[in-house]
Amino acid sequence: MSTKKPACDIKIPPMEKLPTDSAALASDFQRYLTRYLGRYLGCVPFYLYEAMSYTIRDRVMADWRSTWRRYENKGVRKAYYMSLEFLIGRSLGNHILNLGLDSESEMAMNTFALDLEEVTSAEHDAGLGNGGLGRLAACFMDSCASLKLPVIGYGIRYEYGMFRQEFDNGYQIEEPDHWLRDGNPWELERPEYTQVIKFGGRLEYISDINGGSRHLWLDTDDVLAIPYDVPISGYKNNTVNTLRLWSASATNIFSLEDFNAGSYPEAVEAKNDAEHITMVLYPNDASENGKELRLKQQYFLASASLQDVIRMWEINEGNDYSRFADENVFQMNDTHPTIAVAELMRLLMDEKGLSWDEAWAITSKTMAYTNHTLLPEALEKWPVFLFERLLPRPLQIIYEINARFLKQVARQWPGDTQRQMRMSIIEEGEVRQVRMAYLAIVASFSVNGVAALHSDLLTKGLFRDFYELWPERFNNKTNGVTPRRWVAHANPDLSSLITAQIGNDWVHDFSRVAKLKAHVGDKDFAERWHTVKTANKKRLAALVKKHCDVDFDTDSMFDVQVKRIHEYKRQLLNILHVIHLYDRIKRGDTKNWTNRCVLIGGKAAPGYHIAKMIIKLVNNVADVINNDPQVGNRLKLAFIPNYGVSKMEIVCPGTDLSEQISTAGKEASGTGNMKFMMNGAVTIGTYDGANIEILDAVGEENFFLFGLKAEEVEARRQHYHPQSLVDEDDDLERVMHLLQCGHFNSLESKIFDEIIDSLLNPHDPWLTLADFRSYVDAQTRVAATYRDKSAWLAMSINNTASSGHFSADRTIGEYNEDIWKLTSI
Ligand code: 26Q
Repeated sequence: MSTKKPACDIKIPPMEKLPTDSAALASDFQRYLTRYLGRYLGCVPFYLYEAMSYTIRDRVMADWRSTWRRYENKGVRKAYYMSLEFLIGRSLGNHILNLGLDSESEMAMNTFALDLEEVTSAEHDAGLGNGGLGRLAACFMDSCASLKLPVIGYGIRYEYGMFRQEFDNGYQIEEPDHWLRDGNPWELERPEYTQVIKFGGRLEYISDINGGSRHLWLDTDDVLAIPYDVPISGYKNNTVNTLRLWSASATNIFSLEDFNAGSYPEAVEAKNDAEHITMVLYPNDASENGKELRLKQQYFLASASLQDVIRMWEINEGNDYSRFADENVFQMNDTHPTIAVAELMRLLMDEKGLSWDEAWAITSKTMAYTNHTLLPEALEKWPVFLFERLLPRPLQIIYEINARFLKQVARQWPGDTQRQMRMSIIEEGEVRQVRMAYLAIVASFSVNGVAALHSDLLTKGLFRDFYELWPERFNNKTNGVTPRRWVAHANPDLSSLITAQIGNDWVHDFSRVAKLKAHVGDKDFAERWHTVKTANKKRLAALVKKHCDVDFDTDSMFDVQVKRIHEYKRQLLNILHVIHLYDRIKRGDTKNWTNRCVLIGGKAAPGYHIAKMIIKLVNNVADVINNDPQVGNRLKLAFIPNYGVSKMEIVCPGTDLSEQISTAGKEASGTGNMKFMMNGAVTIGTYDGANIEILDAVGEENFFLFGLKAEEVEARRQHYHPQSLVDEDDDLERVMHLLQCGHFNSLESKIFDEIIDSLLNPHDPWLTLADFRSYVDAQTRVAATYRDKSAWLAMSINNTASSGHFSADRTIGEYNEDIWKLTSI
């Protein structure tokens, strides 16, 4: 491989900037539409979107190139955010906002009697993630660019993203999401930076005449990794960072041997195998253990990205690795890319000739690991036999890392073999397994959780032994979300109102929203706040009407829970409350009633049976409630299909009440809670994850707290008798009776038995019924407060005003200050 700067990069003057007035945008748009795409204004909206994307992309290009060139300079320390998921959503609207071209773009579209909204909403979501972890990576990329930090994202260009959710008789159906089918104007293929990835093969060990030795990994099945670059623009700062997504391709499209033997199909088969690696995103948001293809994806990402970083390193530094650790840091988004630890060791030793100690010094100074889960069952483990088959050389390196590590454990705790067993990277048992989290901790100089409680519980529970050995490695980085997408872009009316009140610098520095606190008591301002919220509720009601055919009245409270469907997130608790309200209406207990529209949304992993039954239950309960004339506008329930980033952009501005009701100690952080808060929703929540910090920021009087705390949850398990809770609480008894008598499944008897049994099981891990009373009481307080319009508005304004801490800019600032130590360029 050449280590010289490519000649084509020398002495090229900076690209000139294009005009950004509406006339220039309109003329480029028309040119792209007619001359490049060969379409006319009456075409399907996707081409309008495409033409506008090329128009805007042209305005991104110059800064993209100049940003990249600055990062290429010798001595610029860089961070690499490695993630199997980047849940980007749509790009066009986001770039328009970040470039400050909203009004010019709107005007340009108006010259063709088009609406900008109509054009931007024709874009397919880039659904390259499951949920929180993937969206966090996307928010982080936005913040890094906005803070001008030299950070490159590395991920996978899945041909199929997160499945599209449809319903058949209330049951979830998964449809493939072929998001790239019509082309993607936001990616730039870069075949010149292709990398070769090895799988399988066999090992040889050779000693040379100088007393040195080398490990050879031979006869491998190689796959090509082709990068596609996606621009990430910063907010009005001429910075455009890069998200580099890898796509798999066969090394030689025709295997010559097979071809000559006349086996054309067999020759093409190899191509299929290779390209399967990046075909589809795994749709589970808790580890689905042992799938060979998933391990291939992980190694493919890790190896391609590391080789790419090494390639860039050698352009400036040749084969001198002495300063590599001073100028590079890898942030691993959960354990998914953790095989990078072994791969970096392999590349440095086997390919670059460094010794073990030199390679380890570099690896252990450049790797940092973020954990996103407290559920022990979600910790990633891989059977050793899979490693033996696919990644024999990385496995050998993992063994050696483990052997050296266990020696250190033995020195620290002599004779404590129990502890050595507990801490070993290799779990012994019928099937020996590699514990990825332990590999990550052993190799990383930083290990962080994603909210204060979560980070604290990690050191006390899952990672306690490691914390005792290396307390200095552990730290917290409370999550955040980007206020550009989640307020400025998703909620333009609220943004204008905020700007009119406190000026527009809050978009750059979100801590400034605190200035709104001075206006909480201002009646006029509150009235305008209310007007904006109502308009946003109208927009949400239209979405619900379109997708669910349910009528939401904007005078009702909009009560929303959207997130992945999981038992620990307790959508069931929400439904129990809805059934309780329905029961009250049926019994005529409606004095001082607050009308409520409950919206639930989210995808269930295709193999997670009970989660899918929860969806079916919501749909069935909705059918009964929405079609009962006695209920009317007092209560509505809808399940919004195919929840994702774009849906959330309409859902969160229109929400009054944000449901964050996980079993305490189980939700690592949550980030939806932050998006809702910024948009003026009030939270009903447990003392869990980042809810705790939201509660701290906004004050108890502006947050509806309920339920057991994490340590109470653990204590309660010993004496948990859900049936006695039912027997002692008339409301709960009636709710359970409605479920048990088949009131919501008259045509499909028994289908909810499993759900009912799980609630009544003394070993229910999520203790749903333990929090029922406290939840219903909190909801009663919510309803009463909502009827006091000015009190509710004050809470709503206070929530936005207190949300400054939850900007991803703050989070990234902390990552940089404590871990990455990059210089803003
Ligand atoms: C692992 C192995 C095989 C297949 C899939 C997976 C897998 C994929 C995705 C495991 C986990 C995930 C995603 C986890 C996730 O989204 N966690 C959430 O991360 C958020 C950001 O930190 C937190 O706010 C949430 O609390 C946490 O649940």
